[in-house]
Amino acid sequence: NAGVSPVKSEEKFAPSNIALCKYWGKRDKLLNLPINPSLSVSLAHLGTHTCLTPIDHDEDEVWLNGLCLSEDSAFSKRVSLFLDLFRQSKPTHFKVETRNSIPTAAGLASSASGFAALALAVNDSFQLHLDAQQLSVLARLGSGSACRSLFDGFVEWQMGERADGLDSYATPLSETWSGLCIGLVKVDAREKATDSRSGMQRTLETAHLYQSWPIQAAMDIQAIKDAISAHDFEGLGAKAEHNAMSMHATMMASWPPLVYWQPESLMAMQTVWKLRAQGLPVYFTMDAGPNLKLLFERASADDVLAHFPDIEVIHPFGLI
Ligand code: 2P0
Repeated sequence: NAGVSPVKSEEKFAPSNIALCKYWGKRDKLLNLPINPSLSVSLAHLGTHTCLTPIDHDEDEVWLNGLCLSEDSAFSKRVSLFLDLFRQSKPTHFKVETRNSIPTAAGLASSASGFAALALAVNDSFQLHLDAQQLSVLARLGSGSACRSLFDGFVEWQMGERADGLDSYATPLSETWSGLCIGLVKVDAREKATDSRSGMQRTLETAHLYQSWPIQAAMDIQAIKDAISAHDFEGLGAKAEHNAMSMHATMMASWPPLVYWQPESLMAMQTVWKLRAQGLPVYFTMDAGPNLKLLFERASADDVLAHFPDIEVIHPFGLI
């Protein structure tokens, strides 16, 4: 929107999301274009609130949860690089106030909701009047998984084919699932040693097993969509867990090995498998970190909580 001077934005919100079919690997590192499609569920009110205020400085000032970050922090640099995309001949810098409603201790990544909320705030500040699809493309430039955080509920990120990435964006599915629960098992909330960005690059460059990942992901995303349409919880849980385990197997086949698990992660998996063997429909998924995200339905919540008393439970679609 050439010529429009940015103004203070409203505070914008975007939810965090958890992938049931994971994004792992890019065909274009600059544009965050994926090698496979992915599908996630957004975490309702858990996410990021962001407000942009133009300031008369020659640097941006990034505040996270009430603390001013150093210009050298990785997050602050990524935010400034994203804002660079919009600065014009007379560059404006911003105070970026961002706060997460995700409990930091839950060990949930915040880059997805962070860049989705930032894209919404930029759209408001520069009065760009972008539609949801364009906003999803924009958020993707900040962080791949952020393109899914523009929407509530189940969200599919179609990988697209174009080199410019204009067909690589997310869209919401129409289906809902009241009573679906996600339980956060906190194994370790500290920042991980290898971030997703470099982790996926290492997998791509060194793991021969990676060749089979896009084939598996293409099958899984279809099966997950079918399970959602049919309201088949066991189908959904099994495909999501298998997809996560396949992603981790591929990561482990990288060199040097990329192992996000800790002993407690495996112990929690074994508890899930034991509960399933006893007839309790509970599954898990895991991202680039040691924490498990349990998947279960409201009817099983008491039994799941009896074995995982410390989990935080999220209801992406509310309760029945
Ligand atoms: C996902 N992850 O689909 C997968 C599963 C982590 C494991 O998307 O480099 O932070 O910013 O595009 O989006 C994390 O990757 O990576 C991620 P960039 P991003 O949720």
